Amino acid sequence: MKTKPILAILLLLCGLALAGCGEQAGDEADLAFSLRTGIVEGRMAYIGVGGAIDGQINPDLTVQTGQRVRIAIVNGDGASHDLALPDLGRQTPPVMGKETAAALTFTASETGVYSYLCTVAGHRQAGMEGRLVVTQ
Ligand SMILES: [Cu+2]
Repeated sequence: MKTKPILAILLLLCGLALAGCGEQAGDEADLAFSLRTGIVEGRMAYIGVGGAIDGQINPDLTVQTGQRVRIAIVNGDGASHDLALPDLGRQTPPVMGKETAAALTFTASETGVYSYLCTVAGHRQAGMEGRLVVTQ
């Protein structure tokens, strides 16, 4: 049977893909946010997905000190994007191509208001910026 090696390779690839997902799921967080990139009224934006931020443009992400926080982005428009928290030294890998996802995690320590933004040249200015609010 000529198809057997192909099946074996497919099974192997599926296994690797599942292992990759497992790694992400093991990155436990107290609070998780999901944002989808998109164009709204001619401006680039992060659009909240699910929970209290669902449908909001560049939503305030409110967390409490001590919480382990996960922020995931999904590419909704096909351009290259990422999400960075420059004040906290965190940045997702770039998401290139529609439906590609990436995430970052951090533990909120200091109260304050921090920017999250896209580091691709021009995107912050085009609208891809919001606020992370860390409360007591
Ligand atoms: Cu961007």
